[in-house]
Amino acid sequence: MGDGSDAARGGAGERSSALLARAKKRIPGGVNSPVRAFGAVGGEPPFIASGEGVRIRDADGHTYIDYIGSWGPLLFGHAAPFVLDAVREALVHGTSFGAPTEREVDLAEAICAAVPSVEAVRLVCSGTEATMTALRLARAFTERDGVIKFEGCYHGHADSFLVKAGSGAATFGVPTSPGVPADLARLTLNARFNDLDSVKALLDAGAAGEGPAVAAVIVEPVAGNMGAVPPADGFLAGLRELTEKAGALLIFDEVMTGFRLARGGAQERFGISPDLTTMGKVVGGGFPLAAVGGRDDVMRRLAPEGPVYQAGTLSGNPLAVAAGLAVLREIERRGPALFDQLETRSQRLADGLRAAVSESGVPANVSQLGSMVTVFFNPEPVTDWDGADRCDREAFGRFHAGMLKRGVMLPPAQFEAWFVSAEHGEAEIDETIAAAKATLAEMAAG
Ligand code: KE4
Repeated sequence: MGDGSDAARGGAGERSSALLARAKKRIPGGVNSPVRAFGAVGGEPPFIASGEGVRIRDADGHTYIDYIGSWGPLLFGHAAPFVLDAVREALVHGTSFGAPTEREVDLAEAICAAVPSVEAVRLVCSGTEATMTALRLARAFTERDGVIKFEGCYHGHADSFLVKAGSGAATFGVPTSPGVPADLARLTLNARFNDLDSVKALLDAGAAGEGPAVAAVIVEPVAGNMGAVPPADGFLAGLRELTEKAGALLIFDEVMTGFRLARGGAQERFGISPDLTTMGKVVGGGFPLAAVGGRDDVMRRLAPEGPVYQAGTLSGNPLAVAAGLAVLREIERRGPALFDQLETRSQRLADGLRAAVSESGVPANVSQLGSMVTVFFNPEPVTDWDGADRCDREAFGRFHAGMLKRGVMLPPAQFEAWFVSAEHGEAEIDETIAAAKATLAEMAAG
């Protein structure tokens, strides 16, 4: 385990610490996205200098097996050679034109080929832009204003979604962010994940004029932003049926699950066809690229064909598109064997972690679906936000620190999923399990 002074690895080394002090002078919290600040786990974040394959190296030269993977984009690990080659080839022709390019058509066609419910697609620069656009489309298409999300799910930081949100919003105890106008927040309705009755009640209230009429239900088909929480049997099919009956659109937010759980994402794995899908992370290959797509009759409402406005200076950026296209082509080339490998390696990890938890007696349980894994510090399986919220956050912080000093970089928050990449081999998985065994034993010893 580890590759040197483990003692120094309890958190950031000297160079990282100095960089953080400098960063804090000019950047709020010293980071450009809150969850990176290690606020939930204590200690200071190592500043990362480089990544290659499954490992990252920090400013002090410490290396880690990485399960953040840039929060999901790196299905093929850091600095994947075929991605670098694709971007290098595009780079010499220019970086941005603000005009249509052939590669954007290639990527749109590749996305539609991979995700059958997506008949037309618009490229944007972030998952937030994708979900914000999907909601605006749904509101325009249905001429209704309400939106149902699920407590603990996170769909980016657009105002309408920062109401009982997951991920960093939950981590930092601001699930409903200041700055979101009450008049807008009241149009965001929160149901309970895996509870169809809670959805039906909100839809019925809207239909009866006792609450906002619902334009859409947006869901992470496999929740990742309260930790990895799979849908209960029948839950997604139930959402499809309820939304169809209510005349509301079903939006699958596959920013995290898209192209990760299957080539066609969670909707392929569970056989459900949503009206709109948001995608990001993997489809950008580590570059700022995301997408919103779905039914042709809905997507054609987008400007300039339709009246629903949406735009972006760097939307469809040639370098990001080159990276995304390379990734989707590699996914197609490797075929189903890629997802079989991701599943097998992730199951190996989850089984090893379960054994380590059982051996230590620390109250925790392990959730795994596809290449998404979470160790919940709650003895009971987690099926919704209430279960996630009952996790022992302090125990997670100790676990995270113990893994870090043993050379394993986990997402620095309980309400996140770990990401297994195609580069995580059996050796790295077994090294991770050994680090978990030692850490949990240390925790059990008090
Ligand atoms: P971005 O705007 O961060 O590209 O995407 C927002 C988003 C939308 N939908 C889902 C399902 C997501 O998971 C995300 C972003 N995920 C978080 C990690 N849980 C990004 C990490 C961060 O906030 O720094």
